[in-house]
Amino acid sequence: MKTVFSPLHAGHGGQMELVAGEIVPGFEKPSRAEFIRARVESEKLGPILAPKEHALDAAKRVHRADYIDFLPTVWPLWQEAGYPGSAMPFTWPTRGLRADVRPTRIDALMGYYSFDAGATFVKGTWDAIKSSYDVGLTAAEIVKAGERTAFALCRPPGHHAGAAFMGGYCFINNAAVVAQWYRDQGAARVAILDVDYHHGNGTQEIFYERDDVLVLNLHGDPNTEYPFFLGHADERGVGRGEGFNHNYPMPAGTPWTKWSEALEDACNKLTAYGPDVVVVSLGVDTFEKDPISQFKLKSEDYPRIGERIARLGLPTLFVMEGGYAVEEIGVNAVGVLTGFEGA
Ligand code: OKP
Ligand code: ZN
Repeated sequence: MKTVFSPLHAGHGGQMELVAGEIVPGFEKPSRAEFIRARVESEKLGPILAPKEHALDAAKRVHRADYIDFLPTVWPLWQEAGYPGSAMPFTWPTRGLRADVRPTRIDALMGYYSFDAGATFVKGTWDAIKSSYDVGLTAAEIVKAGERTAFALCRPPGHHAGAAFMGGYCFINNAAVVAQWYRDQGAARVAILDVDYHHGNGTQEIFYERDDVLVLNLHGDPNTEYPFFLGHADERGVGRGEGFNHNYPMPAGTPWTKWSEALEDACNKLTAYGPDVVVVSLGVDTFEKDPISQFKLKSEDYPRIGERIARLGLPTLFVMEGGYAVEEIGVNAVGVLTGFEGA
């Protein structure tokens, strides 16, 4: 299996985040991608390719154009304002406030275009976002050209980013971009299987009214788990999209025996849908030692995920999302991929 990877991800580093009332070093850090890349090499998964540059048109097929145009301006505007720290929002247009007027000051624009304070910009952030987008599309092209699978080693991740907002370490929704790109290339139906610990709220929002992209999401129950405000089992899509969104919220402590039942159900729905291609939002923060998550999957379980997905018998693109136990992230992420190849 070919991996697509860009070293430009590393410019997005040194961010801080708010956890339990303290500002701490961000969990979504450059070493994550480096551990995965190193494991791809040591396991001899296959060649590692640089991404090709892509225009932002494909991003604007799933994101609002003004949002995509805003992203490269964040750091220059933050610098122009003379702010010493990284670019973060602190005010959001929630219920009772106006979201229909786009403000002009960068502080306010950060809140206008986000749902939390978890998508921080530093100097190299835009180049990393763009490289992650290029990685996704380049890997998508490999599968489109006839290979059964490919691995988009995306960083930053994407599944929390909605049509017009960032958040949860995510800026451009890479999985949504490639799913739409396959549709635009002639695929009749596409399925997105999101196995990250956190609900992929952005992916759900983007495709919620559509029946041409099936979205299946396995994740921590939003009553207790981030992103809290989406991901319940009764969210099944609306209009044409009704019945084409499926959520599998699970409680803290969920082990492989229970998690794999949800995966089995999701895979059966996926088979019934009969997509031309499967996009896997591959998060490995379901791992028992993940520092910010509460499921109990073990390293030996990850190849089983790959095996089950392989048994779908469909062209499959893996797009990297979360996973914060950096020492084991390579073993677990590449475990899914070798499980897929060995099936
Ligand atoms: C991204 B992905 C307080 C905790 C917020 C945000 C988690 C984002 C996960 N800073 N945690 O789905 O792995
Ligand atoms: Zn996650």
